[in-house]
Amino acid sequence: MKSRIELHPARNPSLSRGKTKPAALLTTPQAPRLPIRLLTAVPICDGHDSAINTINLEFIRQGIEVIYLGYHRSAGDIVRAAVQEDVRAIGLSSYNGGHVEFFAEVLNLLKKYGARDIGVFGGGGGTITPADARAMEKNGVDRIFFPGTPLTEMVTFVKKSYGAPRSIRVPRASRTTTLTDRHLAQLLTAVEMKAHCPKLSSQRSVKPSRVIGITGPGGAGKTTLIDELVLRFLGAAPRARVAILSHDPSLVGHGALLGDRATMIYSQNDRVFMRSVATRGQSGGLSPATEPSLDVLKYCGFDLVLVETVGIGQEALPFGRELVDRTILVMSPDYGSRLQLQKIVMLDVADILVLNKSDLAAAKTAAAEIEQRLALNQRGQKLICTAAKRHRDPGVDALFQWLQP
Ligand code: B12
Repeated sequence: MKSRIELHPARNPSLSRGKTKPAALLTTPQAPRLPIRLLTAVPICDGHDSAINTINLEFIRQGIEVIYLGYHRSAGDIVRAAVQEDVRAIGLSSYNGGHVEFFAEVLNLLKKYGARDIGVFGGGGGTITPADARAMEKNGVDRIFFPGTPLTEMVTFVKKSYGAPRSIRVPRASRTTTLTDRHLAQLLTAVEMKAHCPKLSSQRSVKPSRVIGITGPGGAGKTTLIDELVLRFLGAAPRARVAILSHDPSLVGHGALLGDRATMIYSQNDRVFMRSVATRGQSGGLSPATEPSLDVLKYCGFDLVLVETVGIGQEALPFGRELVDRTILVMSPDYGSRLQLQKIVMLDVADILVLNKSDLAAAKTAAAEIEQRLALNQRGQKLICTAAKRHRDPGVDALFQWLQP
């Protein structure tokens, strides 16, 4: 899918000076080192996720950022996610057979996206035979791992194969450039590396996106709620596109599990551009890259941009004054006593409060206590009760209606 953006020459003189390549991209070898980003998944019709969960943990422990897509995922979903996340490689764990064809399909789709530089590797217990592995490696798979391989060997392979500093690839400046997902993803990587700062034209022809910030404590159901909102959005506006910027916590120089995609069903769609962001040491719910990334997404012609924070604490005000147009605070009924509500500062500033998991027994009391707390603010803040895990939940419908411009 394509997004529209107007770009001006990079502020970084090493990018804008002198010769330009005839291709649509400028490259520079001076990229600062960031953690290796991998996407891992289990193929379609396969629920064997035990091996990949163990491998993910080891990768993260060794400083790798892992975007985990979950199990039962199609080749199309896997490649779309890998391209949007601009990962170095895809790691697949395949136990239920069909691996020769499935890995080949992933490689073909990568080629179709112009993303064959993204590596593919994997394993699958005793299901993938040495003869299969030879055929797969001949076809372009970087490596298949067999039972008994120590995890350290996999980490060494990943660091050696995918750890070299990378050229920054940024779409070339032009008055109006149509960006593919691939180029947009590379631009976001460049922005994250602080190497490229697109100057967005004030005379752009596309209308700016609506930006909704969604925050709340961990486990309140933010990701599921977003997925349900996306479902309604895609249904209501058959040509519109949505972008999601989804944050998960990490420390500087450490690995991270960026796992929100694993919970999402409807957001695996060509009309959705999703980017998982590690906070890389920043507290408060967002990352140092959030604001510039948002600047890019906002002007790419997305009709709606959803920003999901990490699970926040009582003191967090993640969105500041002007980062987003509207803010949603998502809570579950298990916040503790009524007194705890007085300490959540986001309750003072959120435009709307969503009490999710409203099917739980404590929800009725929680709704009454939150209503009282919001009434004290005298800002006319609305409370909506949802059960996002339920299909066609009327609470999510009401929230969606409220989000309409
Ligand atoms: C555990 C298991 C299950 C568990 C899965 C739990 C879970 N959440 O993962 C349960 C009981 C649920 C299960 C169910 C089924 N299973 Co089962 N299961 C297994 C079993 C015994 C072990 C797999 C495993 O997790 N091993 C642990 C890992 C860590 O060890 P490993 O496989 O050696 O992995 C190493 C390498 O392969 C490599 N690796 C693996 N993946 C990756 C990925 C990357 C990126 C990298 C770098 C490396 C790598 O690294 C590992 C470490 O060295 C295998 C038999 C076997 N020996 O493989 C059958 C097996 C895979 N299951 C099988 C079957 C048939 C099923 C069912 C269809 C049974 C049924 N009729 O219901 C269901 C299907 C479930 C589904 N939804 O897909 C068959 C598949 C046959 C086939 N392909 O033709 C197998 C081979 C058993 C058999 N011999 O019949 N299963």
